[in-house]
Order: sequence, then C-alpha cells, then structure tokens
Amino acid sequence: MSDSTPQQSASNQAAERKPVVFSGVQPSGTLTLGTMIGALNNWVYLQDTYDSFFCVVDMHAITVRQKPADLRKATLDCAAIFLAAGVDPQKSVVFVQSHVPAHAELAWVLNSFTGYGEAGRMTQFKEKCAQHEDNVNVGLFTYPILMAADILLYQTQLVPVGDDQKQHLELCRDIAQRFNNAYSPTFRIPDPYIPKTGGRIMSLQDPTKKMSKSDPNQGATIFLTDTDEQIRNKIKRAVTDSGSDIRYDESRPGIANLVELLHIASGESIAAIEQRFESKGYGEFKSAVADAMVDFVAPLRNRFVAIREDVPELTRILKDGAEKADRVARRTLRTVYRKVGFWSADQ
Ligand code: AQP
Repeated sequence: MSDSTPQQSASNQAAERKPVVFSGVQPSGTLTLGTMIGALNNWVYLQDTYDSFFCVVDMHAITVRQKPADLRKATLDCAAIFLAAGVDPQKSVVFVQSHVPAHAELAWVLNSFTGYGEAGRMTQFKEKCAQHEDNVNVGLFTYPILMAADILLYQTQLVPVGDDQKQHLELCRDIAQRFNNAYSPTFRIPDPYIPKTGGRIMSLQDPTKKMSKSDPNQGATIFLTDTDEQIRNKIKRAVTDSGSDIRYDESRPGIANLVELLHIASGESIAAIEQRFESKGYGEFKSAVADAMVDFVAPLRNRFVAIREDVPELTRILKDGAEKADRVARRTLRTVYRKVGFWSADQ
C-alpha cells in the first residue's frame, strides 16, 4: 500500500500524465492569416508532445450577433481549417464547445470568482463594446470567464494564442488561483504560449490594428480561403509608410508587418530580407511578399476544400472529439461542484 497522502498521489498522477494544451478559435467568420500564424501553427507544433484539446468556440461567437445558418457553416469551416492546418485528430481532441456542456457549467461557477472591476478592465471587452454599440451584451463582458472555464476544465498547462489574448490568460490565472486558495488545489495554473514572431499580425489597411476576421474592410485581412489573385491584390494595396527603405522598424508598422509576413512565410531571416531589399523599391518588395503569401496559403486552402467536402468524416471527428473532451471536462466539473458544496446524490 502506498504511504503517500491523497494530495501527493494526486500530484504524482498529474506528473505522470502528459501536460495539456488547450486552445480555441471562434467561428465568427472565415479564419485569417493572423489566426494561422498566431495560433494554429503552434497547435500543430505542440500536438506531438502534449495532450491537445482544440476547440471551435461557438458559444463565444454568439457574443456578437450571428446568422444561425452562417454560424453552423462557419463551425464546420473552422474545424476543417484546423485539420487543413495540420491538426491531426489521431493526436489531438478536436471538438465544438457547445457539445460539451461543462464549459457553460464551469463558467457559471467561475462568474462568482471574478470581480466586476477586473472583468471590466479587459481591453477586448472595451474594443468590442465600441465596435458593436448596438449590442453591448453581458456575454461580451463575461467572455473571458467562459474562456477561463474552457482552459481550466482540461487542467491545461499551455495555451497557444496570439498576443491579443494575453490579458485574458492573466485573468484566467487569477481566477484559478483564487479558487485554489479558497478551497484546495483544483486547477492547474496555465501559461500562455505566444509566438516570438507573428504573435500580432496587423491589418493590411491600418497597421496599428490587428488583422481580424470581422474587419469590415475586406482588403485589411487575408482569409485562409482567399484565391491567389485576392492575396496578391491585398498585398499590393497594403498600406506602407512614407519612408522608402525596407527595414523592420516598429515605428513604421506597415512595412514592419510586411517584413514579418515575408519572414514567417518564407523562413528567410529578417536581416537577410533587409539586406536583399536594401536598394529596392516597395513594388518589388510587395511582389516578393505576395509570392511568399500565395505559397504559404494555397496548399492550406486546397487541403481545406478537400476536407470540407467530406462532411460525414468531419462530423465523425467532431463527435468523437466531444465524447473525449466531455469525459475529461466532467471530471474537473465534478471536483469543482463538490468543493463549492453542491449536494450530489452520488456522494
Ligand atoms: N492578427 C492576429 N495575429 C496573431 N494572432 C491572432 N489571432 C487572431 N488574430 C490574430 C489569434 O487567433 C486565435 C483565434 O482567435 P479568435 O478567432 O477566437 O478570436 P479573435 O482573437 O477575436 O480573432 P479575430 O480574427 O479578431 O476575430 P473577431 O473579428 O471575430 O473578433 C487566438 O489565439 C488569437 O489570439
């Protein structure tokens, strides 16, 4: 018989399990180059070493008004893009958030562990309120609490996200810590995993803003389903700066964004790019960026089309993923319910 305490054996078991990665994307439109570079690329890289849960977060998407048929379509599109990007359902659990009720259930509990003031400080909340003045709903306000539930249900260690989600991750850590302190260790405290380059891909029309799938200016965003011609046109029209030299300089965000995109898509170092275009004009540079972007996006788009056509297979993957996710999520939720004092007939 083991002479370790229950806490020790629980932490030994946790140590033996592979660490967990969780991340999600909202099906609030067609996914963008920003999502690919900021999040999906890292998912694919991490799935070999972590127990990975990748989620289409449809419950988050309804914080902004969605047409039901569009949301249903975008949910399948989103899952197909995960797979096209290289997420392997043999290695990762791929599922839809609303198929696992524990997300909403845990979020309700965590609402009571979140300060009104701290939720109100979230930059994304303020931005979305300004963007959707006609529909400033409570869901926008509690969005990061649902996100905390998504993450904490799986005892997540790493959350691969773009730089814009850093603040939400900090809130998630605070909520988890508060709950653990109020009862006993329950949630693993997660860390963000943000790429060193590409953590914030900027709009092609306003390089002070991040590239976003819901940007009303279609020229601002490269969608992962854009044709080669659309990609070339968008890069050609991308806003640059008044200077003429091609250098990575944060005070010139337009050109810095394009240099970064070329670096990510081609693998060429930033120093090599600066040297190659030292005495060249914007025209030649933009056409190199456009070629690299087309080479980067086209194979993904082609895989997406093939995967998206096979709806029965996509459905099978998502059903299987939801069953697996539900088993893990229920375990955490049961512990939380017991700790907060919810009576259960099974106890
Ligand atoms: N421009 C970006 N640069 C780097 N990373 C990005 N991400 C999104 N845009 C960029 C990362 O992609 C993941 C999925 O994000 P999401 O779709 O769930 O939510 P979001 O951040 O709100 O994305 P959008 O495109 O701006 O959507 P809308 O317009 O619907 O609000 C996240 O990890 C995010 O960091």
